[in-house]
Amino acid sequence: MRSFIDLCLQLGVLRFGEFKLKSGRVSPYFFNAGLFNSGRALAELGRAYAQAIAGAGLEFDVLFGPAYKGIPLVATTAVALHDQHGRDVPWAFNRKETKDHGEGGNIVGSPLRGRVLIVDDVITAGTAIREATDIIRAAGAQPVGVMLALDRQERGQGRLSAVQEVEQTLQLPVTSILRLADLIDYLRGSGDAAQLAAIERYRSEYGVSD
Ligand code: OMP
Repeated sequence: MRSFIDLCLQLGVLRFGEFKLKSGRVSPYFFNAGLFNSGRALAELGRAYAQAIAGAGLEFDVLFGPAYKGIPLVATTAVALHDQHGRDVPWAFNRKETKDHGEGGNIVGSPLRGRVLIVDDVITAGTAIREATDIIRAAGAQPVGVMLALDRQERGQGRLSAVQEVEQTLQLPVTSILRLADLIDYLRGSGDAAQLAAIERYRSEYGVSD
């Protein structure tokens, strides 16, 4: 966990400051998965996803990455599951625009069948995950879970976190490589008092306990 946080800090994926979120909240930290933008960074990210998937003992038949951001994420995860865990898992992604020539259809890669695990970066409103589950069901397969890079553990529409809302409304377990609680533990150990205080304030205002 520490090494994944170190990597995110080194790459600028994880930053501290003031960031306006999709929700309108002003957050003292931000996670930008688009900055895993080199070969090494993407390889390391894939290893972290694969480790989290193996560690959680998730069972599935196909990995799915929702377009666009989920595409490199799912690809690197599939590579790492093979290289690090000896599992050759089929993977797929969707096109956003439907193709009416050539091979047709809007799923690229493995056909969606059986149990499908969705790989994504963060859940904000859950819209992207809802769309992904619709695509998977329309293909005749069954969404069985979501693996995220970061769970911000903050409230969605109501009392529950955005992640818990997805778990409840879509009946889908959501797991993540990193959670806000892990980041707080890290900061407690690393001794950056100002960053820690800002994040703890934010969590007491918008956070959920677990
Ligand atoms: P997609 O990855 O395209 O679903 O977008 C994720 C959304 O979450 C984007 O609008 C980001 O600006 C936003 N986001 C992050 O990527 N990282 C965060 O730490 C927080 C947010 C957010 O706005 O809640």
